[in-house]
Amino acid sequence: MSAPLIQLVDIPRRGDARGQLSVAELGGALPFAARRVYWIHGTKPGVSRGFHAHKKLHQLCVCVAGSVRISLFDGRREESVMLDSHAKGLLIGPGLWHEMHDFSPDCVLMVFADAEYDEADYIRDREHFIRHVAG
Ligand code: T46
Repeated sequence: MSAPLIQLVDIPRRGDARGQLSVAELGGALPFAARRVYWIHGTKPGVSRGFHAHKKLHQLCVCVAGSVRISLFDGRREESVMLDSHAKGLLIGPGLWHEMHDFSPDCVLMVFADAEYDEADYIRDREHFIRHVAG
């Protein structure tokens, strides 16, 4: 039986009378040491992003405001999930073609990555990706 494509982790929230504080730390919600954090915001209406896979990179995506739909494709199966909560993170490991659609105007998607930016780690052509995962 294959592992589920959509792997969500719970992000613990430490609330008190002042409001909320959420935390992703190594050994907790973060299954890897983050070497880079970036966030996607101000996405224009109707725009989709992604359309690539990574060869080695592991990432945790947390929609800290608004919502976005992320689809994952492993070369055979395709599944999508709506991220609309700062309390859930989506893990995207290597070898998963991913696309981001339906950004709400207020969406802020924060992404923790286990390596620095490296364009050589990207596969940006879908046919190339399908050949890559087929081995
Ligand atoms: C991913 C999804 C979820 C950098 O210079 N440094 C960085 O750390 C990143 C992430 C991007 N860039 C540059 C590369 C491009 O010139 O920023 C520009 C936009 O990147 P890209 O078109 O790859 O953006 P998305 O939204 O399609 O993909 C991003 C990440 O790049 C990618 O790793 O998994 O978000």
